[in-house]
Amino acid sequence: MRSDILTSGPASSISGEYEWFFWTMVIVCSAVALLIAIILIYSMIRFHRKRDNQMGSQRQLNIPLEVTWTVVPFFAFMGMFAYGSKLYFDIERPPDNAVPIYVVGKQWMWKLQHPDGQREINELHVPVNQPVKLTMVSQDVIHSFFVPDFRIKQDVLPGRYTSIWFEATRAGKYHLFCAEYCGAKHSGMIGWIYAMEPHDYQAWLADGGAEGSLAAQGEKLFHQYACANCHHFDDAGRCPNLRNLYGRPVELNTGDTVIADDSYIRESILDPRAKVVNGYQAIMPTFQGQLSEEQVVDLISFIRAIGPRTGVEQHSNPGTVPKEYGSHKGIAGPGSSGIAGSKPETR
Ligand code: HEC
Ligand SMILES: [Cu+2]
Repeated sequence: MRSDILTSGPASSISGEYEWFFWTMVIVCSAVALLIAIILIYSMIRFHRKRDNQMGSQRQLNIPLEVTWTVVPFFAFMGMFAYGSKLYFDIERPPDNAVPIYVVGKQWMWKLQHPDGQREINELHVPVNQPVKLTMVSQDVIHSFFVPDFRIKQDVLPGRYTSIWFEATRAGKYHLFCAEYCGAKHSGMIGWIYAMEPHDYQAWLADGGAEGSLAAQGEKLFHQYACANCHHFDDAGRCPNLRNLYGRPVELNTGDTVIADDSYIRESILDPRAKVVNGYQAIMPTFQGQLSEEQVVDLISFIRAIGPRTGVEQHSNPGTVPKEYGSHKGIAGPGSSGIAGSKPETR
């Protein structure tokens, strides 16, 4: 199957189960509603008052019947609830080996960034049979990332990361919509997901990534914004060592412990006082208004790259870890100029 031909129909790892469950619910609920309607109409005809002086009769309570029609639907619907919950958690929890992609929504476009630095506007290229995790944030109002054929939809909020994942199962070109009314050109906030065979995807990756990996760009920002003046990579300074921070638990001065995930690191940069690391003074200035969401993503990618290797591999080309800090060599990024097919960004 070619990835440049518009495809439709369910095409992700969860869409089969999702379809099955959806139609089971529709059929079961319609059948129950139909049964009730039939009994209702039958009873109206069969038992209506035939003479003016006719009196209604009170039947004896039929316990077995009452119990049956209470217990059977109860278990049937609780079963649906249980299955629905299982499916919900499958949809919510990304597998550990998902490729991390960052999404920034703004009026009226989608900006997508690959770990190796490829940036796309209103287009996302992904490999088939490989889970992809989207970490998303909005630069302005609420948007919603909706790929009908993958059966995924997730609000994209200003000031907070939300995430969703999918695994495309069929190569093809799929619709991407914004599903939250976000202003005058909301209907134009649309794009395409290209699910590609792995070798096509590798070829596509090798074509882009003009500015180097996100982590390498984050490293530049780390120096440019003087983070490096405070955060040294040893444990001697007045500021926490950010190496091996990513994904680890952090003890706060309130006694609570939080996991240093993307949301925590983003908040630490934009609102450092919200959570202060135990044993440190709250002297870090806020970078709110100085860094764009994309730059924050770069910094997080850098901190992730110097962090412990989690199950989350950054796929494709080796060498995504900046050279001075990681164990890998070389700053990554195949050096071509621009991403085929992407429209230039307009602000
Ligand atoms: C003036 C010195 C200073 C500068 C500049 C500074 N920080 Fe910090 N940073 C700190 C201190 C002190 C803490 C610990 C107290 C706290 O949590 O606010 C901290 C905490 C953090 C944390 C949480 C660390 C943890 O162990 O949980 C992150 C992430 C972080 N800074 C990233 C950055 C980034 C990225 C920059 C540059 C954009 C930066 N910092 C600039 C002083 C600084
Ligand atoms: Cu929108």
